[in-house]
Amino acid sequence: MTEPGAGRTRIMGVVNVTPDSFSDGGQHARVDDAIAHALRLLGDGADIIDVGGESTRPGATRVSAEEEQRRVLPVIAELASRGVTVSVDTMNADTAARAAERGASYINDVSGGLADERMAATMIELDLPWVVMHWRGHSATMNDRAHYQNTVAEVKGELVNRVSQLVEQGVNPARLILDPGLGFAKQSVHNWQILARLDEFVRLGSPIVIGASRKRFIATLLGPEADYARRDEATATVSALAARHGVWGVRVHDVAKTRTALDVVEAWKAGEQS
Ligand code: PMM
Repeated sequence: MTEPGAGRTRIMGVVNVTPDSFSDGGQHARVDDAIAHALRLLGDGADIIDVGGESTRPGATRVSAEEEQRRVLPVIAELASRGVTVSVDTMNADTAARAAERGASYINDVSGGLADERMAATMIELDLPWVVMHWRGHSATMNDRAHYQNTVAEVKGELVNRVSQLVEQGVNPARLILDPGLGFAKQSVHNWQILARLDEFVRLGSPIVIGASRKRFIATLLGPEADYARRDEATATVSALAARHGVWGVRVHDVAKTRTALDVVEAWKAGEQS
């Protein structure tokens, strides 16, 4: 497979297939809406479509693996059959395996294998790239765990430990993509501290993904009046700065604004080399 976006920061466009994200016209309409949305994001310049069926927002309740699969698998199958590069945003090993069967090329697991003890073995078997995020617990409890003495040292240390554990279990380290997990067990200040020292994460040597899009720390920065459009502008600025620091990918809802921002970064880099 030629990797889309190779050599520059990739854009993962978010497609959340949850009851509140698309039409309420039933399952079939929801699948159609999700596919149409994904195709729009591709038109806007997404390299990868990240399909998720379970909200991981603070306070969100969990859905069963069956319900998650009912939501995401038809969307993944259809997109993959059209040649789209798909990642599946899941903490469930069974969903990961079934998504891979239907053509998903990446597994994006916000828990880094901690939510499902079968995930590591499944990933060894699937041998696909695996986004392993910094995670301290499920949505219901993560805000209680947002305490740090030295944010960057602790997040980095916990990620590195997680990688060591996975490699001990037999996971190929070359398959791992790391994510500091903005907004997950982090207060606003912690997210900004991580972004300010992204270099240290990039220097770990694995590809790095960041997901800042529309998160609460962006909303807090802009104030209560700021709608999604303004949050997306701020997100695009974060994307540009993160790309400048050499991240492998950014996960965003509004691909068009981030595409423009990353085109500027690429032109800037080309200017340096010419
Ligand atoms: N954030 C969310 C969901 N999945 N995956 C990765 N790798 N990194 C993230 O930061 C991340 C993620 C939550 O965002 P959403 O509910 O707005 O999609």
